[in-house]
Amino acid sequence: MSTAVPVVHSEEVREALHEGRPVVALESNVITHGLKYPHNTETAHQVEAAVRKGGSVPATICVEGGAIRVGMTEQDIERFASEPGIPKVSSRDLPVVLARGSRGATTVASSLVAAELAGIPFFCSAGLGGVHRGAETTMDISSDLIQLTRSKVAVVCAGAKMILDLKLTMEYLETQCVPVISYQSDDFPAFYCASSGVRSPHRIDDEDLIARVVGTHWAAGHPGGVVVTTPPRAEDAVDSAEAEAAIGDALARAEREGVTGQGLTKYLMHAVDQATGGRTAQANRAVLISTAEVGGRVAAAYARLRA
Ligand code: PSU
Ligand code: MN
Repeated sequence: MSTAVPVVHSEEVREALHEGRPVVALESNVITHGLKYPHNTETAHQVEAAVRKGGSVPATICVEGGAIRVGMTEQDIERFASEPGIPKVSSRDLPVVLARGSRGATTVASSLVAAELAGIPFFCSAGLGGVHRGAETTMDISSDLIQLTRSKVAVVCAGAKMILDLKLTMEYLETQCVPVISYQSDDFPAFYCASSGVRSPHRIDDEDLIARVVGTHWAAGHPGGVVVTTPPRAEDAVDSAEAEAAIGDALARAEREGVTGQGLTKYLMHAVDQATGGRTAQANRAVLISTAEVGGRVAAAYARLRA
């Protein structure tokens, strides 16, 4: 067998990379598992448009036919958005799905693997996976965090999902030597909410300086990524007391029903959305879009630095 993992770039992404233009990788699990049809297709296109507005080329990633696909077409996105049963593929699942030649939607973790293989140093999503509440006993820590220590890809996001233990998530990133930079804000954001109540170790207001930090991290020989956070816009944010109450109920329900493991994140996100009358999914979509524009701008700043 060949030793390389097949990576198929779309023509636009291949040309952009060849010419040194900025590209931002995007996950597909948010399309299949994060949002419901038809919001998922609609949002995926709005996210891609926001990356372009920020000055970069979007590259939504999935796995199909034994290859990593980098730059899903409009038809690919529509298929993934509308066909049921497409599995969530995290880092541990990636070799199985690739070797079988089946298809799957990439999480943050597996998208980072894919982005590095594809030669794309920037990735963007709304909320990282992280250390789950109760991880002291369940040991449920998202592979997103571990993959961040292994792939040389910078991640622009609105912090980590609010259903998590964000204090422990920050501790974990610190322990694992992953720099966290907060763009134009003092706090680590909580996805739907502007602040997690945890102060960010570094606030930087200037995109060019953030790009230099990313370049310096890699120049210093680090094998992993950098987390760049940007908070939700005030008009998109959800009231944190309301979200917390819904999260508390969702966690209790998940425990009663014995939901653990790979399906937990989706279960909690949907339960919180139901409890808030759809407001958190609406905020999720808005945050995906606003974050993507910042991602596009930071990746563009990095490309200017390398030019
Ligand atoms: N957004 C959602 N629901 C999700 C995810 C994002 O609304 O399920 C995904 C992301 O792809 C992220 C993953 O990488 O959840 C983390 O899952 P886990 O906690 O199982 O590692
Ligand atoms: Mn998990």
